[in-house]
Amino acid sequence: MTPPPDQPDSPGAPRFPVVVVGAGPAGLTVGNVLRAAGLDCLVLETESREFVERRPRAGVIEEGAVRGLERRGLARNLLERGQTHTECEFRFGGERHRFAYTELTGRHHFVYPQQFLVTDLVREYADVRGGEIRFGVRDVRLLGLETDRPTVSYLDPGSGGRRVVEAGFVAGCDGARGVTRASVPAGRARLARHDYGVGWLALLAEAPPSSDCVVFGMHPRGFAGHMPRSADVTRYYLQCPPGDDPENWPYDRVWGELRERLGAAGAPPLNEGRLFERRVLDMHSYVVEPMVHGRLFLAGDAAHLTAPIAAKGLNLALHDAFLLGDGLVARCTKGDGTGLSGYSQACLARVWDDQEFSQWLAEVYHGTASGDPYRAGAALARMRRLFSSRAAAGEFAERYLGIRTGG
Ligand code: RFL
Repeated sequence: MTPPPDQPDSPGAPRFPVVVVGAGPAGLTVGNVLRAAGLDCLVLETESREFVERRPRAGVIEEGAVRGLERRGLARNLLERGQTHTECEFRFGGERHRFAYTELTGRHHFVYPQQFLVTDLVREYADVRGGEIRFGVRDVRLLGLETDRPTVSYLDPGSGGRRVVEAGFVAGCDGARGVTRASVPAGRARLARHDYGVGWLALLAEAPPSSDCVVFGMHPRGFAGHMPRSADVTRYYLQCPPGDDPENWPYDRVWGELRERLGAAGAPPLNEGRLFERRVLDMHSYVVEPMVHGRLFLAGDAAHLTAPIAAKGLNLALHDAFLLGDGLVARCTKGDGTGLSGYSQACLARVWDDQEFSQWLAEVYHGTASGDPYRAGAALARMRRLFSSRAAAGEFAERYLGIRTGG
């Protein structure tokens, strides 16, 4: 009897030391690290190359993540074209409060749109390092993860037929809505989830930034954020009810709310422009523990989501990818499994640190508009402390910039 095509013992299935599911920042970084060590790997991605190279998301990247990319030969364009930021600004009670984090730590943030980074990583992986990648695949399935010969199968976009590949290891880098996390059987991993109970209307405006830095507005009408992305694109956020319809936010309402919530004495007027992204994010976070099941290693948003409150998701994804890439190289080239066996624990320490920081910051952002005078008072106390205690400021700066001992 012929085995069905996605069975592990499909004869003649091509074999790769590593199959990476997902061509986001995590998957492409893993792929690049493997290719730099001369290892073959296959990256599978549901979207087209054009789509992933244009999908706007993050922009704020920690210096530690940039140095990690640089050490792996992946930061040339970022270092050439990215902006460096040394301060952010909090606006509350009608006043502006500048927070000079570089003065406190000597470290800064980089601003480089995620789609530019993905473009750089795809080019380096596929065009320079000769890595194999299939875009537009459908219905990816993982089998035999607890064996030493797992298989990954997918529908080929050209023929529509099912292709099967054998993998030494599978890197699950397919983001929050992927399939790899769901391949871990119930009871083999714990999912911890937190809902913030608010929505953020995420906006991209065809308009130059209205300030030279990131601005956070804590206002009784709700949080508002201003994030420069490039000379002529700015990301804005407006707190809204979870599940709100973006259609409830026409142009005039958006700019009116932004002006109100970001308004402060002496603040420059906002530069208005066409809104080319308007989507509501229900603010929630989750963490999967452990991030490993058999030969499947989850990385980035596939393993943990941090609502974009503290701009941590991309940074965590890159950190996971460095550890996973290095661990896979050590295991596949020298038989040294130490990196892989410590992978989940090493990632999760940082993940939980950032989850806790995001929770702390969320209360600062949303407490003022909670309608609960107790939460509003406590949020204000956090802000006052930030601007009156050097120790509190130093601690905040370290967490905001993702500075760890030794990193
Ligand atoms: P990604 O980027 O989601 O990539 C996953 C890839 O997998 C593909 N895929 C599949 N491929 C094959 N088979 C399947 N079944 C698949 N299902 C999905 C997807 O098409 C995609 O190409 O995950 P990754 O690599 O883990 O990277 C995570 C980051 O993208 C994410 O954490 C950040 O964007 C979060 N984030 C921010 N992080 C920061 O560090 N700094 C920021 O300033 C920041 N701003 C943001 C953000 C996220 C945002 N949104 C949209 C939630 C701003 C926003 C608005």
